[in-house]
Amino acid sequence: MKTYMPTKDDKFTFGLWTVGNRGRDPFGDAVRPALSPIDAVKRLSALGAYGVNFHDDDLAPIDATPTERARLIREFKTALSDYGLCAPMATTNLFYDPVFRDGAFTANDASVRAYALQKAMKAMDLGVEVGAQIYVFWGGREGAEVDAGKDAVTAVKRFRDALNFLCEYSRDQGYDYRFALEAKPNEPRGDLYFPTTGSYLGFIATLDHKEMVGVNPEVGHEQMIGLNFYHVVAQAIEAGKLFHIDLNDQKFLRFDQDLRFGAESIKTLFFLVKLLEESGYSGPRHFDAHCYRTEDAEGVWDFAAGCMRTYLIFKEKARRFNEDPEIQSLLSEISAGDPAVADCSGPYSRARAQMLRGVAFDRAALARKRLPYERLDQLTIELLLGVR
Ligand code: DIG
Ligand code: MN
Ligand code: MN
Repeated sequence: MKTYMPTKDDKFTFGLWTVGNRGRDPFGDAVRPALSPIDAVKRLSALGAYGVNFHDDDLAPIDATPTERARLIREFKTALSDYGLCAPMATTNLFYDPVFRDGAFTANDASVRAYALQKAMKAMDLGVEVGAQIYVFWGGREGAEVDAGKDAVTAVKRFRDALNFLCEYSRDQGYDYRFALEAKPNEPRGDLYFPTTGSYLGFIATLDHKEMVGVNPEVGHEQMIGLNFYHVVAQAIEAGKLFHIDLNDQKFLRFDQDLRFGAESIKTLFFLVKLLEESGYSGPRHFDAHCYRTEDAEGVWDFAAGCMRTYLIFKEKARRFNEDPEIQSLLSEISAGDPAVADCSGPYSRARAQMLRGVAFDRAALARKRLPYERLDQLTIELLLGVR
């Protein structure tokens, strides 16, 4: 009997801000008490998680004295060691403090842009100190509510300058960071620059150290505008740029919900897990999500356990999909083709072009070829519903 119990080999991680989310929203105050990083580490370890991630300010409040900061970091590192967790990813909070209300790297005020660089460098130092090797940039305030106030071309250049600078900083410090850029279309009302993972894949190609930089796609941030997250991640993997991933769930055409993984999009997230497990992606499976506002302090751990358990259920379903004789037979039928044409595919050559020009295609026969997607999708649904 499968238990779907997570182990460290599954590489499940949670941000401190996820299980520490107090349930506040624009029209409601906090409903849960604050959760200390130490308690988060302790409870996540007990659930079978592999690690935790953090923003600089999650570990040490922005106004902490150097002594307080040192103590908080020391206690966190001790907890990681005591409870056997790692901290594979770190990031900077460049959005919560009012100083970032007009952006961070793209702010109109050059002093704010400079302060954002300073804060990012210090947070990168902290990440290395705790063992992080992936550094995420989520531009939660890199956008505009009033386009009259910011030139969008200049904003792209400012963001590129900041990333080029921080890539150089990482190399100059001898850090082994890989940067992962996280997109989102809007936050909360303003339109963000680089709204989708695809936007970042194009942007990365323009950076000085493009090889250091990949993406950190988040389920909700692509699905909130109706994109197919499985397709988004497939392109990132194919480009060799899936450096990290934020797993959660999201209803279509809602603002970012950060729901428990698998709470809504069963089929899409099944194919996502199948892709992650079969693609060779070796990075953390990070849940950037939080529990329902109605949960109490203990309900947080039902949420965390549910994220991991559903991932493992999808992983088992993927194994059964691959071993299901009828599903595999349908897939073979659908992908079967005329061997004679197979030689035409491949890189261009004059000979291959000549051969292709000479093929007599029976267009009507091709149009009649059976494509049993209805049966295939029905079997997939039955597999996911547990009747197969
Ligand atoms: C929100 O989706 C963002 C922030 O929580 C964090 O900077 C990043 C890392 O997962 N995701
Ligand atoms: Mn989100
Ligand atoms: Mn995220």
